[in-house]
Order: sequence, then C-alpha cells, then structure tokens
Amino acid sequence: MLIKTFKASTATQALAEVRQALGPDTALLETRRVGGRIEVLAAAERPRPVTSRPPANEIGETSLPRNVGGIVEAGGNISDSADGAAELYEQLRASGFAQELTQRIVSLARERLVQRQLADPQLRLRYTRRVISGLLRRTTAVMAANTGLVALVGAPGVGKTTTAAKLAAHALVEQRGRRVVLASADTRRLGGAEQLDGYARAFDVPFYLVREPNDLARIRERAGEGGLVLLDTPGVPRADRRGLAALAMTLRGVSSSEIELLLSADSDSATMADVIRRFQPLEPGALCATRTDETVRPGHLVSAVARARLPLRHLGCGPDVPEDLEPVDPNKLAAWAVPGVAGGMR
Ligand SMILES: Nc1nc2c(ncn2[C@@H]2O[C@H](COP(=O)(O)OP(=O)(O)OP(=O)(O)O)[C@@H](O)[C@H]2O)c(=O)[nH]1
Ligand SMILES: [Mg+2]
Repeated sequence: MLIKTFKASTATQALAEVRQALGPDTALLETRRVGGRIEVLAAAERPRPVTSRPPANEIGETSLPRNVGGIVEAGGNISDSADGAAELYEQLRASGFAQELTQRIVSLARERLVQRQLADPQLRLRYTRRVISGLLRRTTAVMAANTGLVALVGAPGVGKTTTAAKLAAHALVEQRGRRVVLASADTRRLGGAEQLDGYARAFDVPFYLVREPNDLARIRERAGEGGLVLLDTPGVPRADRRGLAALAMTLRGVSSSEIELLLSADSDSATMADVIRRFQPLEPGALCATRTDETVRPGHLVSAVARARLPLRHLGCGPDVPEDLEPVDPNKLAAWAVPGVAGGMR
C-alpha cells in the first residue's frame, strides 16, 4: 500500500497529479484545504498505468443501477472528472458520511459517470441518491404485520418509551381490530413504567409490568393469537454491563426479529456503531432511528446503518405521539442524506 500527499492550487490539479502518480485505482483518504491550497491524501495498492479502467466497486455491484435515469455507464477517468469527484467527496463528508463509505460512493460515481455528468451538480446528486437509496433498500424493511412482539432497546433517553407509545397508537389506527398490549420492563427506576402506563390509559389498552422472564410469556398469552405486545425496556448506560445482562435475561425467549435497537440519529456514526456493538449480545434484528428532526448530518445515520447491515424499520421525527413516527422510505432517506437538501424528513 502506497500512501502519498499531493498539494496543488486546485482540486482538479491535485487529483490529476494523484492519477498521474498512482493510477486510477486510488482511494482518496482525505481532501482538505490548507492555506488556500488543496491537499489530497491518497492511497493505492501499487501505481497503475493511467489508461487502465478502475476495478468493479464493492457497493452492491449487482443490485446497483448501471444506467441511472438516463445516465450512461462510463469508465471513470479521475483527471476528467476531478472537479465533480472532489466536490462530491466534500459534500458527502460534510453531510456526515463516514470516510470509507464516502470513498466507495465517490469511486462508484467516477467509474459510472462521464466527466460532464460528474461535473453536473444535479446529475451527480441524482446518481448519488440512487446509490444511497439502493444501499438502504437492501437494509430496510417494514414491520411485518404478524410480528407478535416488539421489544424496544437502547441507551437511556433515546426514545424507547415514546416509540412504544407511537407504535401502539399506529397499530390501533392502522390495524383496527388487532389487540394491542403495552408492557414495561423498566421496573428498576422510580417512575420508569408510569409514563407508558399513562399512554396505555389514554389509548385504553392493557398495561403490564415485566419483572421476570416468565412474565413475558404470560403477557403474550393475554395479547392472544394475532395480538401485538409493545415492550418498553430500561435504558442501558454505556458502562452498565450488569444492566445489559439483566435485560438479556428479561428478553430470553424473545426472538431476534422482535428486538428493535434504537439509535439517536443526531449522534455521530462512531457513537451509533458503539451502541450497535454494545447491544450485540441481545441480537437485535432491526434498528429504529429517533430524533431525525434534530439531525443536521444524516450521513452519520446512513453510514451506521450501512455498516450494521440491519434493517432500519422506523424513524422517529419528533417528540409527539403518535404523529412523529415514519416508516422508512429509502428514496426519501437518501434525498435527506445527500448534501444540498435542506430540512428534516418531512
Ligand atoms: N425531538 C425528538 N424528541 C424525541 C424523539 N423521540 C423521543 N423524544 C423525546 O426524547 C425524550 C426521551 O424520550 P423517552 O421516550 O422517555 O426515552 P427513553 O429511551 O424511554 O428514556 P429512558 O427510559 O430514560 O431510557 C422525551 O422528551 C421525548 O419526548 C424524537 O424522535 N425527536
Ligand atoms: Mg423510557
């Protein structure tokens, strides 16, 4: 692996130099402006002749469009497309996309778009959104109508109780006739379960406390066949291994597809990755992102979801119950995540 820094007065020049020295199979590790000059940190396995075509990209090659919305597939040429590639790199990084994912998206764009297309901000944006949407489509899923239980787990304050209430309200309206039950395993903290009990009273649905693992089986029975149990759990702080072990005991008998891990979309992708790693022992089968309304760099969420390879099922887009809950729409999420699109999920 060869890693080199290139400096030039414009991005075009810097990238032309990178290509000249290292060939087209080069990963851009960092592009930054230093004292009015552009500095590019680039890496290559070994220098390659400039005429060779870049290798196939790793991003879901087969499922990604080869001809996107009239954009004709073309071999990438870094010197031709330098401006667009550097701008795209900076746009994605500014939106919070992790470096690795940014590099993959940029090299895919370089490989598939001709210079004119890559330099055109609108075409570039459209293509990039397609790529991100394709990436998310493979990791998103709607909640199966026949899921009998949804256990919401996550860090303290991420929105578990609010999301349980939102899901209950949606199920009551959208799946009329279905028996909905609210339950809380948040019994350790004073007042932990009262909030959800309050929602249960407001919705006129049963509410149960889960004090030991066997309680869940009884609650499932009370919900009956076809019923839906929404289970709130205590927030597990970062250092609380015993709390996580206790929660794992409570969730014994709950299948992976019934456990949804909440991520705060306004945190950074490293924090989200840490949460995903920490809760791995519970084997959550899906993710839910909250606080999208507070999120200014949505690329962090997209990067964390893409890396986790878990389906993203729901989006919390505000504190209000029930309206601030959205199903995941990959196109909408991609449009929100790509730089240049202002505003939240709405
Ligand atoms: N802006 C915004 N606020 C939210 C969202 N979801 C929840 N909240 C707010 O975040 C705060 C915490 O929400 P809770 O549902 O109590 O969080 P929790 O995970 O149950 O918290 P603990 O039980 O203490 O671990 C409340 O003020 C909610 O109104 C969201 O999507 N956007
Ligand atoms: Mg709570």
